[in-house]
Amino acid sequence: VAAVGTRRRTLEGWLERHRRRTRKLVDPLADDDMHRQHHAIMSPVVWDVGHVANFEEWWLLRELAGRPSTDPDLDVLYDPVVNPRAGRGGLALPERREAIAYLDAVRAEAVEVMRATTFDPDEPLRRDGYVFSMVAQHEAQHQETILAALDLRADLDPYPPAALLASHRVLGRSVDDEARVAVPAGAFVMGTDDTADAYDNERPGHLVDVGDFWIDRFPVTGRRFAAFIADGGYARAELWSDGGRAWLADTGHGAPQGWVPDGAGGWGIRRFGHLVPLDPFEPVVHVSYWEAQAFAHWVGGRLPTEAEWEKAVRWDPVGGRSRPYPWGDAPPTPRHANVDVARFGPAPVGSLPAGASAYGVEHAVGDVYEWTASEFTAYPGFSCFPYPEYSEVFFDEGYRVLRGASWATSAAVARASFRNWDHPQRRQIFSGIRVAYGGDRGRP
Ligand code: AVJ
Ligand code: FE
Repeated sequence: VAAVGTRRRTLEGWLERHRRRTRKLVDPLADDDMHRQHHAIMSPVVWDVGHVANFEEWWLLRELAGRPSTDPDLDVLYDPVVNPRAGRGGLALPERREAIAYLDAVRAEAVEVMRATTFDPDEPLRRDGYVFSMVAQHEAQHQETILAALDLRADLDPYPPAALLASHRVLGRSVDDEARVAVPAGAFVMGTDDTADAYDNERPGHLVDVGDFWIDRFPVTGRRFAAFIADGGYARAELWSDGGRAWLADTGHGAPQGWVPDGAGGWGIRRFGHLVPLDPFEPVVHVSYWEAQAFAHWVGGRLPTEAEWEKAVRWDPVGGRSRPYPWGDAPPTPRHANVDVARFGPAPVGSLPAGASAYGVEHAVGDVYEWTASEFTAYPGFSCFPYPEYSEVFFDEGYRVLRGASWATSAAVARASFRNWDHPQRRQIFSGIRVAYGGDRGRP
């Protein structure tokens, strides 16, 4: 880990940049759109904003600096366990002006606390500034949640259409979007012992034996997914598991979230209220675990286990170590990964060759999260830190793990060891697919 001064500047930069991004995402919303609960599975945006402030207050002002609570009522209002998502639309939420003022007030004090805190190596919250990293990552994750909530709406277009395509460098590299890479059998180090940035659920690093398998070089593209639909994929019961068939019967879905027939046999995509033509080489996004699994069966494969995914993406067989990022040790640049809301959607496959892993897997971090076959469980030797409500309460509850990161993920979160999770029926997050083949697991 970097020298204390450098690390402090890095963390200050994250806090500042993340706050700027929060404002960039919420400022264009009308007051009513800040308060309305757009969907039962998502929070009113103003709740996310206030909760971000309250989380920062709790960890930086109270835990670290021992200051009293600003307002005990806010501690209750913004407690995600006391007030689960479905009921947040009925809460007495503050005006957006008050929520933003709360953010600003907490941050002003947090900056002082940051300057006065020593990164004491004997105190796990302070060591390497862990708690500041955690607070910055928390805000970043809620930005993704806000974006997912807004992307569910057809009637709201808060961001200009140019933002959907802007700024991310896209190379015109033509590639085979069905290419696969081989990963030979052998043990690798899953997870990490990092205590500066990683969440408790990513630790400890531990050896896992993995048999040989093949995996897609790229996330599944819109072109491939459209071919699945055209082949009757949603109607072919044999491609779907029991859970998948129940989900189909329950929802009646016949295409990914946001896909709209274009009237000429093709598809358009509704993205943040704008209708855009389907880019055939963009990774498909907004699919459930069940759709990912059925697609994998359609191409004669299966979803990778979490261990297979991680080995293909992080293991460096020459160096004999797992890397922080697919390409090595350096954090993402726009040449490596489509993260940080550089554009409001995934980038076409083949546009990021510098981001390849040792085995040749591309677009693994950024663009879309990728469903794995694995349930969210603790690694052997797991130890809860610093609070059970981040990871521990979600273990063994039927959540499936998604790996990688999306276009909306902050570079501060987009480690290759990062684990995301959601219910298998959900597709509001920026979820996509990467298929595995062969190996000793066969088709589940
Ligand atoms: C890791 C994305 C599943 O949003 O439920 C935010 C992140 N945890 N605040 C979630 C999180 C606490 C978490 N996910
Ligand atoms: Fe949270």
